[in-house]
Amino acid sequence: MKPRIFSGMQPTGELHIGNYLGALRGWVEIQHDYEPIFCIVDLHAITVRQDPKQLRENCERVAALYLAAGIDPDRCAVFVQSQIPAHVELAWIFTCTVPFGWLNRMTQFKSKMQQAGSSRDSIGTGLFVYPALMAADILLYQARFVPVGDDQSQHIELTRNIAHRFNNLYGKTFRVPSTKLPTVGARIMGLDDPTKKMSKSSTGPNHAIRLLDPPGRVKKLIGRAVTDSQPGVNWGAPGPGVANLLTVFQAFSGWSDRRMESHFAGMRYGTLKGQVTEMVNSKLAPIQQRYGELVADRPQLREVLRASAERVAPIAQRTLRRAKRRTGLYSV
Ligand code: AQP
Repeated sequence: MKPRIFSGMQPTGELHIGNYLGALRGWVEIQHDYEPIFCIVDLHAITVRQDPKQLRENCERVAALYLAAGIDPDRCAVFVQSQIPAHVELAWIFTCTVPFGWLNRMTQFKSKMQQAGSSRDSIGTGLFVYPALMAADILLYQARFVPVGDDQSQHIELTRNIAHRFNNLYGKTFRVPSTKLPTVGARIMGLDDPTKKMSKSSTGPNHAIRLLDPPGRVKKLIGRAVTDSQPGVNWGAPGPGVANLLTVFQAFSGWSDRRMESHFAGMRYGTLKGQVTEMVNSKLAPIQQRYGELVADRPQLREVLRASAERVAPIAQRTLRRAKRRTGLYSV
């Protein structure tokens, strides 16, 4: 039996190169070494307001992007979270298990609230309690590893703590999972502000390179990316914007540190941007072509989502039944 991995993405918009380099590409690379379960987490998406029609459409688009990036549906389960109600049931049990103070320490709650331009009085409570749902997503499948980008590390840590707490209170029920981060590209920053991570829901026009951006737009975005006032790449201490462009190049190319240094040290920013553009476009082209084919065949895409949900639902049910029994919830 290969160890199981679980991960997911929110259908909150078009995936960007941060989602790809931080998570999706790693999933593709390791899919044959594990038993992979990949989710499209629409229940998380509704923690901030979504257009209902767009949300449904985004679920299928994200699924198509998973497959276009190289996820093999014969090897991996690819399903939409809300299709399996066990996620919500276990999330409620965890909401009752996790101390308020643990959730209050989650930094993403504060940053997302700011991003949504909301206050504590107006924001949906789901945004506060969703780490309990995320713990349910992972622990339902008894996953050994969770491959994610660096911004999710705090949530995986919380998931581990929830598993320990539940196991201590009620007896061993959940496997405690570990985080799996990529070595390069775990946190891609916004092109317009390299102090903030690249994000789907950020609205800045020059913020993110989306996986489906045409080559001309990628060129424009990288051309406008924030750098600094130095004349060329200061390898020992590049500014955050330049460091981000170098990371994007290295993550896409797979070049070693040594090769990166000898190629880029001292390079003028115009040349650097040209080379990053070429690298990004060459890697996005095959994904975009495959994506076009996949979204054109909706029945096939829907069949992948349906069959996967059917395949993994019994795993989720088994864990949920156990957790309910342990907590004393009524059953006949
Ligand atoms: N900038 C990033 N660099 C590296 N990895 C990233 N991830 C997200 N942003 C970056 C990783 O992508 C996966 C999917 O994330 P998500 O959809 O669950 O939500 P998120 O982490 O909140 O990503 P976004 O793009 O910022 O979405 P919105 O704007 O909707 O919140 C995760 O593995 C994440 O680590």
